[in-house]
Amino acid sequence: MTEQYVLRGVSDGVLTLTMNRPEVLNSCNRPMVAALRDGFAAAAGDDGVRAVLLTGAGRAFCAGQDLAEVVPPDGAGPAPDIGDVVGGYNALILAMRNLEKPVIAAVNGVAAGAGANIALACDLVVAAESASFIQAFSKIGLIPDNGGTFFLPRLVGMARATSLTMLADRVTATQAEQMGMIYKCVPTTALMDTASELARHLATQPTRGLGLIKRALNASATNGLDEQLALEAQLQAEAGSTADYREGVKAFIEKRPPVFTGH
Ligand code: LHQ
Repeated sequence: MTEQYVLRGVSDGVLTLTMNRPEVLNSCNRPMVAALRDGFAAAAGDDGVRAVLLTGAGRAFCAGQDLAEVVPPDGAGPAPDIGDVVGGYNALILAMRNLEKPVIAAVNGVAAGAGANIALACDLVVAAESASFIQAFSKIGLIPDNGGTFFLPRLVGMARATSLTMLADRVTATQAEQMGMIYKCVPTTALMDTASELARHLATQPTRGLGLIKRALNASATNGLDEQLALEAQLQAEAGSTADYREGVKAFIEKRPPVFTGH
């Protein structure tokens, strides 16, 4: 039953996950968050998947938590425990950051609240010109979750992170690109082609090497320089033991394009 909330398809080594509750702007109920977690777990366990593309059905990317679920109408039963709800998101964000394969967001419309921060937890964010990002939490008395207080200051600096989260202003995709919040803003009609092409390209690259880059970048958020240098040495040894490293060097010497297998 929960599969309907997140559509899945694999093509050319790319797993596409489409959040699919368009009538409520893909706002997240608990089954949808569970289906997203399942999708990322499936990507981790499948050698045939070498990149993940995350997008939304209809006119929105994701409007964050389904507010009707956490504050149910009178007579619709008890509200779920907020700690449990946030715990479900936390497991999702960790699954995304710990997946050692590139995750690309194709932000097709508004990304608000948890939806904005799920996008920012992706490795590369491509957004349509018509898309926007809103740290909507403070408007309803909440604080940014889904890693927003972690990712935003690192992406845009503390001054902007403070204004974005306290004022909850809508940021256009163009502004988001200019402030370094996302990788790229593209014409709306080009979004899916651009993001799919990027994901397909990444799925042909040295997957283990890309995964180790992600591990190193994740660690850089908290490591000091000495620890990070030690980690780079360790991960470089691991990357240097892969078949794709050997293929990359061989192809360079033979002056031909490399053929990477992801191993
Ligand atoms: C929605 C939603 C929505 C339900 C649009 N829920 N129906 C964690 C743990 C625990 C507690 C709570 O939260 C969290 C994390 C969070 O994510 S908190 C932040 C939650 N999100 C928001 O506060 C954003 C709420 N939505 C909006 O502000 C607007 O809908 C935006 C700016 C996203 C889009 O505005 P419009 O383009 O004008 O669309 P709309 O407001 O007309 O929405 C279309 C429909 O979608 C509408 O339903 P209707 O039956 O009237 O057509 C909305 O009620 C529904 N919808 N967001 N989060």
